[in-house]
Amino acid sequence: MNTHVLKLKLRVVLLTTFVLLTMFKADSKTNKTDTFKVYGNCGMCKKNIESSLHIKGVQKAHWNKDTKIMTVTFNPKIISLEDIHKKIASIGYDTEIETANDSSYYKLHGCCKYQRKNN
Ligand SMILES: [Cu+2]
Repeated sequence: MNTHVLKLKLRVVLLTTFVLLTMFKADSKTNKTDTFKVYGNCGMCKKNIESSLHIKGVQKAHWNKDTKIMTVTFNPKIISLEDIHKKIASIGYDTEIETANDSSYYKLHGCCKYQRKNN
């Protein structure tokens, strides 16, 4: 192998590394991960809560039914954290900063009628 080819290969590797690093940096800059409490009971709650966040701007939404902790990865340029809380509250679940309205709470399945945060 001559040095010309070797130099070219090295250039390609360096360029690729640079591009990947830039992409990774951009990604970690735009996406934000936050954790907060969402009141709920069971596996059905988990499904409801997580699927309410199948919306634009949210990459990942995970709720732990034992700890009640919600972990959300989202793009704050597309959706605000406040809107995420509102979205969860809109389907009947209280979050640590938003309270669901009573009618959406009463629409929940019997086993999902969790102990509300203010009671
Ligand atoms: Cu439930």
